[in-house]
Amino acid sequence: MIVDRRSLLLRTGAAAAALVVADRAAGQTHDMAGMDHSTMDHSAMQMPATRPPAPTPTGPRDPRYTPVRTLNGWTLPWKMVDGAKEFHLVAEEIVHEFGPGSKATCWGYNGSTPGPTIEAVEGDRVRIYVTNRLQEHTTVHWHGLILPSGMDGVGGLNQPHIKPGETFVYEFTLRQHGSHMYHPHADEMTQMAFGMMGLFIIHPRGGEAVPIDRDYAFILHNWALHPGTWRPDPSVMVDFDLWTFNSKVFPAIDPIVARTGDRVRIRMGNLSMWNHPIHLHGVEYVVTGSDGGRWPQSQWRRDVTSIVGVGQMRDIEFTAVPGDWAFHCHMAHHTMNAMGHGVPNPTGVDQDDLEAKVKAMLPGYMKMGRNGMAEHQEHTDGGHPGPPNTMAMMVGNGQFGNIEMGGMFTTVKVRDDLARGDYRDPGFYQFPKGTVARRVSTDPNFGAPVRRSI
Ligand SMILES: [Cu+2]
Repeated sequence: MIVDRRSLLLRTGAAAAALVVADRAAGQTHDMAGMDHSTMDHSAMQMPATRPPAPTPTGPRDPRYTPVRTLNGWTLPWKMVDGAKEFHLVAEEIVHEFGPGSKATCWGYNGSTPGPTIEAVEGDRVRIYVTNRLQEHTTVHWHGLILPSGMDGVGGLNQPHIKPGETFVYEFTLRQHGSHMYHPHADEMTQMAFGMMGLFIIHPRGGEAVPIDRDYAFILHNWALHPGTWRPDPSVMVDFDLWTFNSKVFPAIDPIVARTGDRVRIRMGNLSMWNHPIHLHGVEYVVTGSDGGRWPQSQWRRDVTSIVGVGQMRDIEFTAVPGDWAFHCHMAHHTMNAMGHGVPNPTGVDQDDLEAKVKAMLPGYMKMGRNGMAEHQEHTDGGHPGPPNTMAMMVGNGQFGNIEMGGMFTTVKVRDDLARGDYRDPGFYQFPKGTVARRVSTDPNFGAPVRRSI
């Protein structure tokens, strides 16, 4: 019967919301299909337990650099042992919240996805213990680092796998600076799809010619968290429904906060399966570096949108200008949360008659999309239920109304009066009088605009 309802919706051109309702209904009937489920792993359908957030551990400071601010994340403390900075990563299963109403059982390091940022200085000797608390083997590859072949972390190629319960040690000297990452190179597709990744930032020895006031970093990723499930699906290749900065979606992504005139750097890595054109409003930024370190100044280039390719890092820098500025991937679907794809286009379709017919079979059905999709946020904010554990497609409220975004979107908030080191969200920007676009008419025939004949 569910199949019949779903095919009816598809045939009749119902909107995305209707398909989600149908998906939900289908999900609820899986266990009624007469199959023998006694040997099936139901973990994908079980709500993970909530743990209170733990305080972020801190460690000693190295005075030679301004620490990186990992969006929604943290930096791994180290200790000095026998001339090396010693770190300890733990690969483990975690419960992660992508945003309000959407959490999943993921894999990460030291209790988080992404794992904590490793931060050090060019020339440092680092010793990194990796303990495997997963139920399958793993390794860690230090993405972009110049190191001895046996430390490169490709399971089978460079080292034996780290089996469940084992601890391996990596040790090498940092021979470069720049923005880098770490991730598994064992069952890589699955382990990365579950959230195993982290940043590895190496500051230049001797400081930087152009100093940075605020240094942000995040990793771009994609997830297939099907409506009504609680584990990401690693087999999905293109049709993802969560697009994240540091495993968070808008509006749960921290704002990038700066004081007017600050020199801000944002380091962006990409461990997703798409390229992301990252766009910043309000300034022309300068692309200044990559996995290859901070480029010579002659190679810096001005841009407002820059593609961060899969497996790449890109550093951008700019001088902060007061305001609230959007900062996002420019792939329009990457600034949305979960949605039904492949739905017949409802734009311009009179669904009044259809709604009553579908409601007879699906009481929760709501027609949508005749005049565009903006009403989606009004419906979801108004309490219209979606599938369990699923972010609404578009969310967020600004001081002037709905922001209608999701996924890879956050704001750069620049204020004149922020103290150095203050990263708290300063709230909405107070626009100087007369500087906001305003209504001058409610008449569609206002004025005499030049138009081509329609
Ligand atoms: Cu994108």
